[in-house]
Amino acid sequence: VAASIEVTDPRSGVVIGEIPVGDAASARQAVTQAAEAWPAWAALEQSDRCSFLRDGAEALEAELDSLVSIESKETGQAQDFVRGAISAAIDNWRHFATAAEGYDREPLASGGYIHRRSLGVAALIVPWNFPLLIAFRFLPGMLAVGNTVVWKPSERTPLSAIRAMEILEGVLPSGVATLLLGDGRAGRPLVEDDRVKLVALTGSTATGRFVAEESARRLRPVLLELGGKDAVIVDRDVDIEWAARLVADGCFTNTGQICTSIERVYVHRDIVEPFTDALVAIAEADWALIPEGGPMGPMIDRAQRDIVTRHIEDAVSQGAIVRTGGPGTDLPGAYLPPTVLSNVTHDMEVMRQETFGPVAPIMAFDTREQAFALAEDSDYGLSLSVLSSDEAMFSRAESADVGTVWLNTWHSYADGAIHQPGRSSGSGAVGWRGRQFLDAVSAPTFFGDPARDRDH
Ligand code: TXE
Repeated sequence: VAASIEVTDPRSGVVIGEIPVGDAASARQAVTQAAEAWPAWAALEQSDRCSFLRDGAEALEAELDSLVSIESKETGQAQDFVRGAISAAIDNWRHFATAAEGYDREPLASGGYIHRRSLGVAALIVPWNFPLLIAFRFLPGMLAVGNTVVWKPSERTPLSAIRAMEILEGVLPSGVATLLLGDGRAGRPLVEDDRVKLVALTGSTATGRFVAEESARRLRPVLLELGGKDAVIVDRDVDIEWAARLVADGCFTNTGQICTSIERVYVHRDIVEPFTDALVAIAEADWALIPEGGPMGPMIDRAQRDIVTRHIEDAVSQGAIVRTGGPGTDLPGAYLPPTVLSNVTHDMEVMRQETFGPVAPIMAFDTREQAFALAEDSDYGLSLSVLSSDEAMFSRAESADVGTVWLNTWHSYADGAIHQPGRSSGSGAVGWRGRQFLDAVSAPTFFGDPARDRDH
């Protein structure tokens, strides 16, 4: 029986670390620690918790270089890219320190007030594509309102979390944040623990269903951001070169391993050929595989690359044409070149299941309705991008069952935005630095204030 999990460098496949597989006992112990720390943490003044968060930001920032170097090694992502992600992640500690000031008490104009209290122990289950950014999208806000947190990083990228916890342990009261290492063998008992009052998962839809079922049984809230199969609609009136560049960014950034990566490309028939040629040229010129520091890094590991390879091979076996890329490189590690497919149909896995790799499958459409019918023919609904100058296209997008619509852009975020996943992509409004986020990780109680003033 394997007692540990090896962590590998995706660039080389070389083992760079080892963690325990996790078990029920380690999960139980982590929850106990968090449960014991909760009453004192929750009883602190809001402003005291906020000042702990500011100290957390400072301590993490002082060690930014080491965090960047570790996360870059375990994800295979370029250092600059990782630096941007971790800097934004650390900034969230400051953001929530400010946003949560005064949040716990909201006076109502017509009398009384709403008091917001913590839920208790929160489980934070994180994937491997942005280890610290996703963890710190949640952790500081959860702590800010008085929850304590058991943080389970992905077994593929636990090293940055281990380093971050070492840093945070020097700042936060003991047990307020507890790291739980391992894979599903640690995650499952964590979710099954009755003492856990909230679960936030970013991960696969299969794991999300498990979390939702276990949580329904316990009438416990969940925040689920799961798989995606996001579409872009490219209308005939766009500048082809501009549109192809934007679609390449959407498909190939982080080697296609972003929840809102573009995974389906619908192009107006009038421009589909020149658009495809432009996308192929951009893929070959700007996203070529150069292992020593090219724009596109490896996939997280070979198992993940095998899924992408399977999707491409399934498509080709049903008549898709590989315009550039495709599986089969001699490089070490888990590389796969940017791949453009034409002649695809909705019967193919590459248009139905989450691929999570650098693949742009292109289909032509003739009318607006057809474009939206194709885009909406999916189990998933994280985001939709619409590239057009036709106002009717934009109004039609308002009824799409997705959490985010990007008009003539991709992946633009704003403080306060909500991203409520559609269909099987998740549930729970997880905003980016929104007040909704704090609402989702706390519980309101209404106080009928006039009673307090009554003449006894
Ligand atoms: O996800 P898992 P994996 C998609 C992507 C990928 C697929 C599988 O398509 O190919 O999911 O990736 C923990 N109870 N996304 O295997 O297994 C696990 O240890 C509790 C999209 O990495 O869902 C890890 O910490 N926890 C996504 C986390 O859940 C469990 C990002 C996610 O792992 C558990 C990542 C269980 N039963 C993958 N089983 C996105 N939308 O961004 C596993 N875990």
